[in-house]
Amino acid sequence: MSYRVELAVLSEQKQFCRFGLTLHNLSDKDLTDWRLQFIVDRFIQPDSFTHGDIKQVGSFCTLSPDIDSLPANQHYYCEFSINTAPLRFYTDGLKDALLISNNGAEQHPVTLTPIVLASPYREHSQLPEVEANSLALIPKPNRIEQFEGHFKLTASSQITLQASLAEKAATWLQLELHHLYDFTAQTIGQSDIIYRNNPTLDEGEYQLTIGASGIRLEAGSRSGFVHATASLIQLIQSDDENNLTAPYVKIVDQPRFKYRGMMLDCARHFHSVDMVKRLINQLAYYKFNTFHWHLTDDEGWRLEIKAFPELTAIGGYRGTGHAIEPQYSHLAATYGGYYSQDEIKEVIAYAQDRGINVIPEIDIPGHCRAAIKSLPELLCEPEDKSQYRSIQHYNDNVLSPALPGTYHFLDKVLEEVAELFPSDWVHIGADEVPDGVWLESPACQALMKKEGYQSTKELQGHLLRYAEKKLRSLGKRMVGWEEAQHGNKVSKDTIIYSWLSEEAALNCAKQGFDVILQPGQSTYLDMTQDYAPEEPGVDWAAVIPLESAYRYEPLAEVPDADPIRKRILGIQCALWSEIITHQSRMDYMVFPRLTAMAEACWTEKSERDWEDYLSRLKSHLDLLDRQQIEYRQPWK
Ligand code: TNX
Repeated sequence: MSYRVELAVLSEQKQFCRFGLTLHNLSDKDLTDWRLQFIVDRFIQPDSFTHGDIKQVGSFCTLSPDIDSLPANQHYYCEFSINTAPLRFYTDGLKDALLISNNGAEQHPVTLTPIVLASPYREHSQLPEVEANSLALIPKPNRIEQFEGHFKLTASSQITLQASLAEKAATWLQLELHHLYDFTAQTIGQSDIIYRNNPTLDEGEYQLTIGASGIRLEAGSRSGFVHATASLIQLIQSDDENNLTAPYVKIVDQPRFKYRGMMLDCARHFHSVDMVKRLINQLAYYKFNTFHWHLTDDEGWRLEIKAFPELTAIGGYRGTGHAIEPQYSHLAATYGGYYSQDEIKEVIAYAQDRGINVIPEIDIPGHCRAAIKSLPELLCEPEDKSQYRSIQHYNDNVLSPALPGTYHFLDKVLEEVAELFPSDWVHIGADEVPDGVWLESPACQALMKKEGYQSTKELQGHLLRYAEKKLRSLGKRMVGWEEAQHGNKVSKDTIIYSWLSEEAALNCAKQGFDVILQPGQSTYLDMTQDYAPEEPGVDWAAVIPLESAYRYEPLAEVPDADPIRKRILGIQCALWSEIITHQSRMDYMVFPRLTAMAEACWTEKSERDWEDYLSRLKSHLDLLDRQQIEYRQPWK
């Protein structure tokens, strides 16, 4: 390519780094009237910029140089500063760049070289060598006995249903056996696999017995049958003659935590229905029961709302010439997508068949830029002169609690969401509302005065209390990130998802909130998995090697008998998608750490053991290979 950009860290301190950026014109033509667009996810201090000027909206930067022309075979250089901790990884560098010349008439692709880091980590985590376990089960069942021998499935094997609750689980088993081994069970034949009702078993519990007479799956709930099926799928192996066999075992199993979830961000990058289903299917393999679907954010609105088609027509796409600038990737092209309500229904049904409840998240009042840009007449207050910058560097991404339009918007959106999603819970976000917001808004100031509010946090509470009541009137319970209780307005019915720290989670629990734990330091799958600079990911919360993910023990400091534990409903991991541009990146970030998280969710503390897990993982990799999951090689 004829143009190349290099970025280098020149110096670094604790929260301050200086950078040098060079653009090489390797073509044989002079560049005139040019600008450079690039993507970086940290905020460049505008005053620190040398040799031109920089404008930044979110991660999208436009550099206007102090020279009009860049002659062939010459280079341009500038420096700037960012208030950031030292960078350690190549994905911290520029994510994309595009050269615009002749006052916008021409676009030129640019080659990016890896960022020159000042101090990449030297350490590497290493996994102990272990023997592959003959039982490749993850998460580990809470009670399992193995016996000598294997049961063989044959061409005449039949799946026999003696429990109507098992219908979907049995269909799922057929689909998976077909997909993994091209195996088709007969409709009439030998009753080798029997699903049987066992009303003594609670929600999620199951028993799986494999012996000389065949395979028996027992449960008293739909979810129990799905979990029994997941264990069976993991136990089935194909022998040298391509026969399917399963080892003789007796498993008596039940979940440790009632809520076992994963969140997927579909706003920062859009993941197709197929990608979402693929992930949901994987979640079912590991006995998760909740898929938390992050559907809206600053960079995209992904859910069709019939009352406001603008939300997806405008807010679903970004790129030059669109209301939303390019973000995170794909500078040269329009990028985006959304889920129609029919597709949402399809995903919900697919998840239900696999024992998974889908909780939608509509993030308010922060993280709302896509909505605001789509519906400015409704959601903007032109007189608002408040100065703020959100964590992702926007100054126009917060809904106003003082505009009638905000409530109209919320009513319509929540009504459609409540109708569409069978889930009892609706996630309302509430995270990361930036300081400074609403301070210079005449409408907000008037509302504060009228209500006697002392701080803008109370305005946030005001809006969330409205959302909570609205959802209640629709038969739903509101859940939100830990900031949802800021301003002290929502009721204790609201469930808090804590992400910043366990301390915050405990605080909420002590106040009487039920809590889901999703601590960034242990459960964020967008964090890098090791210290080498090539590892994709971010590290603002931590580097999370497989061992740290596995060793996550919720509230390790709190005694087992402490009643506060009753308020902890469960755990979830999360994949934020700033760097998740395609399927293989998703696979890489999710696997194998998802399997480690699954064990934290399911297996009792006393049954968990790092090396034992590794020995099961080692044999389990075959199953990942069969599904063409492009996981990170644990023993590389
Ligand atoms: C924090 S966790 C966020 C997200 C980002 C993520 C990146 C939370 C409620 N907010 O908006 O995508 O960090 O790791």
